[in-house]
Amino acid sequence: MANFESVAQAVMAGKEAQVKDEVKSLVDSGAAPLDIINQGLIAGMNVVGARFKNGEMFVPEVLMAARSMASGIEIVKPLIADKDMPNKGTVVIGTVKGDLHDIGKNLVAMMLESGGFKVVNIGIDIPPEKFVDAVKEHNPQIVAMSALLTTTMLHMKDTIELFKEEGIREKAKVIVGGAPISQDFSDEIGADGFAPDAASAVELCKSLLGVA
Ligand code: B1M
Repeated sequence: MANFESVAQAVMAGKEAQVKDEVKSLVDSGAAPLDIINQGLIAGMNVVGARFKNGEMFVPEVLMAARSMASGIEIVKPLIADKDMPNKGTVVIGTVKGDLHDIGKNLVAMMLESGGFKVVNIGIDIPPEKFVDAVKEHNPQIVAMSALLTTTMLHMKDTIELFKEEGIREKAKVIVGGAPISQDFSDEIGADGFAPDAASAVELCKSLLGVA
């Protein structure tokens, strides 16, 4: 018999087919769509985030859990008015110019979505001008930049400088992350925050926006 706890467990185990079946059966039994999301899908993903941070779960398992959660959300989403979907804020995320690494960035994107943020993932090899366009188009509260190469991390600074030139630096908080990035580097380029991993990125976004 499906219940919120069994949905959460299936998400944690990354069992996509089971998540779908259980969510469908909860919907059929009349459970509230938002409760399925908050008490089942997101609850499970929150545990995954904590375990990943503690080194108890690894990237492939987290990706499977995130995919399972996303499949569950797809089933209940049509039943919820857009305004009722959990949205703690909008985050535009991309990997900077010249950099094709996206596994970590996508993980951050999925964890943010699981944490209740609306995420606009603009991809890889994103030049400063495209980040500017995305800010103008999507009005995010947060811009998240990822870089995995010591040669490309410098484009984070270029992007922040272009935000200043375009007069949009104050429109959104800027956070940075990726293997070569540090808090010192983040301070040096004038970003608003640095997160060493995906779970910390969710906490950082929440604290920058003052949401629980
Ligand atoms: Co590349 N690569 N790679 N690579 N690659 C590294 C990064 C490297 C460290 C390997 C090495 O030499 N030891 C090295 C960089 C050296 C340096 O600059 N100091 C390197 C190199 C040199 C290169 C090429 C130049 C190789 C070549 O062609 N000669 C080339 C560059 C291509 C380019 O980008 N222009 C290249 C190419 C590739 C592949 C395409 C083959 C592939 C990428 C596939 C893909 O992403 N779709 C690849 C891979 C897979 C790696 C390694 C092996 C793994 C990266 C990864 O996905 N890790 C990597 C070595 C390593 O890290 N062990 C390496 C798992 C992922 C979950 O972790 O991305 O760190 P990570 O993300 C973490 C955190 O960093 C953080 O959260 C994530 C989850 O906790 N995080 C954020 C990331 N973004 C964040 C944003 C945030 C907050 C947190 O907020 C904004």
